[in-house]
Amino acid sequence: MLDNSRLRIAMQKSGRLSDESKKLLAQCGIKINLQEQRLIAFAENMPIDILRVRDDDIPGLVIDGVVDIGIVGENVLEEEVLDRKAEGQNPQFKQLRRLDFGACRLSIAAPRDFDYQGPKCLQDLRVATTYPHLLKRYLAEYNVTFNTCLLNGSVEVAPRAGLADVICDLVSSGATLEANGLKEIEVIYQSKACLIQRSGELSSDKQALVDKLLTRIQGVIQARE
Ligand code: PRT
Ligand code: ZN
Repeated sequence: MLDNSRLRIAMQKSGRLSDESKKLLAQCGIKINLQEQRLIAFAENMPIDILRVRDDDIPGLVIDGVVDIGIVGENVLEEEVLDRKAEGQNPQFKQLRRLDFGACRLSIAAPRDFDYQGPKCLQDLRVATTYPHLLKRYLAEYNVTFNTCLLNGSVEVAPRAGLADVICDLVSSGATLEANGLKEIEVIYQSKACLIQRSGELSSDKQALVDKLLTRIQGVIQARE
Protein backbone atom coordinates (compact mmCIF):
# COMPACT_ATOMS: atom_id res chain seq x y z
CA MET A 1 0.00 0.00 0.00
CA LEU A 2 1.28 3.47 -0.82
CA ASP A 3 1.82 5.82 2.09
CA ASN A 4 -0.86 8.49 1.70
CA SER A 5 1.05 11.01 3.80
CA ARG A 6 3.68 11.30 1.05
CA LEU A 7 3.15 13.53 -1.98
CA ARG A 8 2.60 11.42 -5.09
CA ILE A 9 3.92 12.78 -8.36
CA ALA A 10 3.25 11.01 -11.68
CA MET A 11 5.68 11.47 -14.56
CA GLN A 12 6.33 9.72 -17.85
CA LYS A 13 8.44 6.61 -17.43
CA SER A 14 10.24 6.72 -20.74
CA GLY A 15 9.70 8.98 -23.69
CA ARG A 16 10.01 12.56 -24.79
CA LEU A 17 9.07 14.09 -21.44
CA SER A 18 10.84 11.74 -19.06
CA ASP A 19 14.37 13.18 -19.09
CA GLU A 20 13.19 16.77 -18.69
CA SER A 21 10.71 15.79 -15.97
CA LYS A 22 13.46 13.94 -14.10
CA LYS A 23 15.80 16.89 -14.49
CA LEU A 24 13.21 19.37 -13.24
CA LEU A 25 12.52 17.35 -10.09
CA ALA A 26 16.26 16.93 -9.49
CA GLN A 27 16.80 20.69 -9.92
CA CYS A 28 14.10 21.25 -7.31
CA GLY A 29 16.33 19.38 -4.90
CA ILE A 30 14.39 16.11 -4.84
CA LYS A 31 16.85 13.24 -4.46
CA ILE A 32 15.43 10.20 -6.22
CA ASN A 33 17.04 6.95 -7.14
CA LEU A 34 15.22 6.05 -10.35
CA GLN A 35 15.86 2.37 -10.95
CA GLU A 36 14.92 1.83 -14.54
CA GLN A 37 12.32 -0.91 -14.11
CA ARG A 38 10.58 0.43 -11.02
CA LEU A 39 7.06 1.84 -11.17
CA ILE A 40 7.58 3.78 -7.94
CA ALA A 41 10.62 5.67 -6.73
CA PHE A 42 10.90 7.15 -3.25
CA ALA A 43 12.58 10.48 -2.65
CA GLU A 44 15.33 10.17 -0.06
CA ASN A 45 15.17 13.68 1.34
CA MET A 46 11.49 14.68 1.07
CA PRO A 47 8.15 12.90 1.65
CA ILE A 48 7.60 12.37 -2.08
CA ASP A 49 6.89 9.24 -4.14
CA ILE A 50 7.35 9.32 -7.91
CA LEU A 51 5.10 7.15 -10.07
CA ARG A 52 6.53 6.43 -13.50
CA VAL A 53 3.84 5.56 -16.04
CA ARG A 54 2.73 5.96 -19.67
CA ASP A 55 2.04 9.61 -20.42
CA ASP A 56 -1.52 8.73 -21.47
CA ASP A 57 -2.29 7.50 -17.94
CA ILE A 58 -1.19 10.67 -16.17
CA PRO A 59 -4.27 12.91 -16.68
CA GLY A 60 -6.58 10.14 -15.45
CA LEU A 61 -4.42 9.43 -12.40
CA VAL A 62 -4.63 13.11 -11.41
CA ILE A 63 -8.32 13.58 -12.29
CA ASP A 64 -9.23 10.41 -10.39
CA GLY A 65 -7.17 11.59 -7.40
CA VAL A 66 -4.84 8.58 -7.44
CA VAL A 67 -1.83 10.89 -7.47
CA ASP A 68 -1.50 14.47 -6.19
CA ILE A 69 0.57 15.98 -8.99
CA GLY A 70 1.30 15.09 -12.61
CA ILE A 71 3.70 16.27 -15.29
CA VAL A 72 2.15 15.78 -18.71
CA GLY A 73 1.78 17.26 -22.18
CA GLU A 74 -1.16 19.65 -22.53
CA ASN A 75 -2.13 17.74 -25.69
CA VAL A 76 -2.62 14.49 -23.77
CA LEU A 77 -4.34 16.29 -20.90
CA GLU A 78 -6.79 18.19 -23.09
CA GLU A 79 -7.66 15.10 -25.13
CA GLU A 80 -8.42 13.15 -21.93
CA VAL A 81 -10.58 16.02 -20.61
CA LEU A 82 -12.56 16.16 -23.87
CA ASP A 83 -12.90 12.36 -23.89
CA ARG A 84 -14.30 12.36 -20.35
CA LYS A 85 -16.65 15.22 -21.13
CA ALA A 86 -17.90 13.30 -24.18
CA GLU A 87 -18.72 10.47 -21.79
CA GLY A 88 -20.76 12.82 -19.61
CA GLN A 89 -18.17 13.25 -16.86
CA ASN A 90 -17.01 16.53 -15.39
CA PRO A 91 -13.24 16.08 -14.97
CA GLN A 92 -11.67 18.31 -12.32
CA PHE A 93 -8.04 19.23 -11.63
CA LYS A 94 -5.91 22.31 -10.99
CA GLN A 95 -3.52 23.64 -13.59
CA LEU A 96 -0.46 24.67 -11.56
CA ARG A 97 1.81 25.94 -14.31
CA ARG A 98 3.04 25.53 -17.85
CA LEU A 99 6.58 24.15 -18.09
CA ASP A 100 9.39 25.08 -20.45
CA PHE A 101 9.78 21.77 -22.30
CA GLY A 102 7.80 19.33 -24.44
CA ALA A 103 6.85 22.00 -26.96
CA CYS A 104 5.04 20.69 -30.02
CA ARG A 105 1.98 21.40 -32.10
CA LEU A 106 -0.92 19.22 -33.15
CA SER A 107 -1.34 19.70 -36.87
CA ILE A 108 -3.31 18.41 -39.80
CA ALA A 109 -1.03 17.22 -42.60
CA ALA A 110 -1.84 16.03 -46.09
CA PRO A 111 0.05 14.39 -48.96
CA ARG A 112 2.28 16.94 -50.66
CA ASP A 113 0.10 17.12 -53.79
CA PHE A 114 -3.15 17.73 -51.85
CA ASP A 115 -4.76 20.96 -53.06
CA TYR A 116 -5.60 22.55 -49.71
CA GLN A 117 -7.99 25.51 -49.76
CA GLY A 118 -9.01 25.63 -46.08
CA PRO A 119 -10.78 23.42 -43.50
CA LYS A 120 -13.86 22.89 -45.72
CA CYS A 121 -11.69 20.70 -47.99
CA LEU A 122 -11.56 18.16 -45.18
CA GLN A 123 -15.31 17.48 -45.17
CA ASP A 124 -16.01 13.72 -45.08
CA LEU A 125 -12.34 12.78 -45.47
CA ARG A 126 -10.78 10.08 -43.33
CA VAL A 127 -8.26 11.44 -40.83
CA ALA A 128 -5.74 9.24 -39.02
CA THR A 129 -5.09 10.52 -35.50
CA THR A 130 -4.50 9.77 -31.84
CA TYR A 131 -6.38 12.96 -30.93
CA PRO A 132 -9.95 12.62 -32.26
CA HIS A 133 -11.50 14.96 -29.69
CA LEU A 134 -9.10 17.87 -30.21
CA LEU A 135 -9.55 17.46 -33.96
CA LYS A 136 -13.33 17.30 -33.69
CA ARG A 137 -13.40 20.45 -31.54
CA TYR A 138 -11.27 22.30 -34.07
CA LEU A 139 -13.16 21.24 -37.19
CA ALA A 140 -16.55 21.78 -35.53
CA GLU A 141 -15.74 25.51 -35.58
CA TYR A 142 -15.87 25.26 -39.37
CA ASN A 143 -18.88 22.90 -39.37
CA VAL A 144 -16.65 20.25 -40.90
CA THR A 145 -17.31 16.59 -40.09
CA PHE A 146 -14.86 13.81 -40.85
CA ASN A 147 -14.23 10.08 -40.46
CA THR A 148 -11.66 8.88 -37.98
CA CYS A 149 -8.91 6.31 -38.32
CA LEU A 150 -7.78 5.94 -34.72
CA LEU A 151 -4.09 5.04 -34.40
CA ASN A 152 -1.81 5.17 -31.37
CA GLY A 153 1.38 5.09 -33.43
CA SER A 154 2.68 5.26 -36.99
CA VAL A 155 0.04 7.87 -37.81
CA GLU A 156 2.29 9.41 -40.45
CA VAL A 157 2.25 6.30 -42.63
CA ALA A 158 -1.56 6.08 -42.79
CA PRO A 159 -2.05 8.03 -46.05
CA ARG A 160 0.65 6.03 -47.86
CA ALA A 161 -0.81 2.80 -46.51
CA GLY A 162 -4.22 3.77 -47.85
CA LEU A 163 -5.75 3.95 -44.37
CA ALA A 164 -6.58 7.66 -44.39
CA ASP A 165 -6.65 10.73 -46.63
CA VAL A 166 -4.88 13.04 -44.20
CA ILE A 167 -3.46 12.88 -40.67
CA CYS A 168 -3.62 14.93 -37.48
CA ASP A 169 -0.49 14.38 -35.42
CA LEU A 170 2.11 16.04 -33.24
CA VAL A 171 4.87 17.93 -35.00
CA SER A 172 8.03 19.50 -33.66
CA SER A 173 10.74 19.84 -36.32
CA GLY A 174 8.52 18.71 -39.22
CA ALA A 175 11.10 16.11 -40.30
CA THR A 176 8.70 13.17 -39.86
CA LEU A 177 6.08 14.78 -42.10
CA GLU A 178 8.72 15.60 -44.68
CA ALA A 179 10.10 12.06 -44.63
CA ASN A 180 6.61 10.69 -45.26
CA GLY A 181 5.72 12.97 -48.15
CA LEU A 182 3.30 15.05 -46.08
CA LYS A 183 2.83 18.81 -45.68
CA GLU A 184 1.44 20.65 -42.67
CA ILE A 185 -1.81 22.39 -43.63
CA GLU A 186 -3.37 23.48 -40.34
CA VAL A 187 -2.02 23.91 -36.79
CA ILE A 188 -4.84 23.04 -34.43
CA TYR A 189 -3.24 23.08 -30.97
CA GLN A 190 0.02 24.36 -29.43
CA SER A 191 1.29 22.29 -26.53
CA LYS A 192 3.92 22.21 -23.80
CA ALA A 193 4.38 20.05 -20.74
CA CYS A 194 2.45 21.26 -17.71
CA LEU A 195 2.11 20.59 -14.02
CA ILE A 196 -1.32 19.67 -12.71
CA GLN A 197 -2.71 18.92 -9.27
CA ARG A 198 -5.73 16.85 -8.29
CA SER A 199 -8.79 18.77 -7.24
CA GLY A 200 -9.77 18.91 -3.59
CA GLU A 201 -7.78 19.88 -0.53
CA LEU A 202 -4.36 18.41 0.12
CA SER A 203 -3.24 18.05 3.73
CA SER A 204 -1.54 21.23 4.92
CA ASP A 205 1.84 19.47 4.91
CA LYS A 206 1.40 18.31 1.33
CA GLN A 207 0.13 21.69 0.17
CA ALA A 208 3.12 23.40 1.81
CA LEU A 209 5.42 20.99 -0.04
CA VAL A 210 3.66 21.68 -3.37
CA ASP A 211 3.98 25.43 -2.76
CA LYS A 212 7.69 24.99 -2.04
CA LEU A 213 8.18 22.93 -5.21
CA LEU A 214 6.32 25.53 -7.27
CA THR A 215 8.56 28.29 -5.96
CA ARG A 216 11.61 26.21 -6.83
CA ILE A 217 10.26 25.38 -10.31
CA GLN A 218 9.68 29.09 -10.87
CA GLY A 219 13.33 29.71 -9.96
CA VAL A 220 14.63 26.88 -12.15
CA ILE A 221 12.64 28.04 -15.17
CA GLN A 222 13.60 31.69 -14.69
CA ALA A 223 17.26 30.75 -14.46
CA ARG A 224 16.97 28.89 -17.78
CA GLU A 225 15.31 31.77 -19.63
O1 PRT B 1 5.14 5.43 -23.86
P1 PRT B 1 4.31 6.63 -23.64
O2 PRT B 1 2.84 6.41 -23.94
O3 PRT B 1 4.55 7.24 -22.28
O4 PRT B 1 4.87 7.73 -24.66
P2 PRT B 1 4.36 8.16 -26.12
O5 PRT B 1 5.13 7.39 -27.12
O6 PRT B 1 2.88 8.18 -26.19
O7 PRT B 1 4.77 9.70 -26.14
P3 PRT B 1 6.17 10.41 -26.50
O8 PRT B 1 7.21 10.06 -25.49
O9 PRT B 1 6.49 10.25 -27.93
O10 PRT B 1 5.70 11.94 -26.30
C1 PRT B 1 5.32 12.41 -25.05
C2 PRT B 1 4.89 13.85 -25.19
O11 PRT B 1 5.97 14.64 -25.70
C3 PRT B 1 3.76 14.13 -26.17
O12 PRT B 1 2.47 13.85 -25.66
C4 PRT B 1 3.95 15.63 -26.41
O13 PRT B 1 3.37 16.37 -25.36
C5 PRT B 1 5.47 15.80 -26.34
N1 PRT B 1 6.11 15.93 -27.68
C6 PRT B 1 6.91 16.96 -28.05
C7 PRT B 1 6.04 15.08 -28.72
C8 PRT B 1 6.81 15.63 -29.76
N2 PRT B 1 7.34 16.79 -29.30
C9 PRT B 1 6.93 14.92 -31.01
N3 PRT B 1 7.60 15.40 -31.90
N4 PRT B 1 5.40 13.90 -28.87
C10 PRT B 1 5.53 13.23 -30.04
N5 PRT B 1 6.26 13.69 -31.09
C11 PRT B 1 6.34 12.78 -32.29
C12 PRT B 1 5.17 12.93 -33.26
O14 PRT B 1 4.08 12.12 -32.84
C13 PRT B 1 5.78 12.45 -34.57
O15 PRT B 1 5.79 11.05 -34.64
O16 PRT B 1 7.49 13.04 -33.05
C14 PRT B 1 7.21 12.93 -34.42
C15 PRT B 1 7.32 14.27 -35.08
O17 PRT B 1 8.50 14.92 -34.72
P4 PRT B 1 9.26 15.84 -35.79
O18 PRT B 1 10.37 16.48 -35.01
O19 PRT B 1 9.75 14.93 -36.87
O20 PRT B 1 8.26 16.85 -36.30
ZN1 ZN C 1 1.57 7.75 -24.82
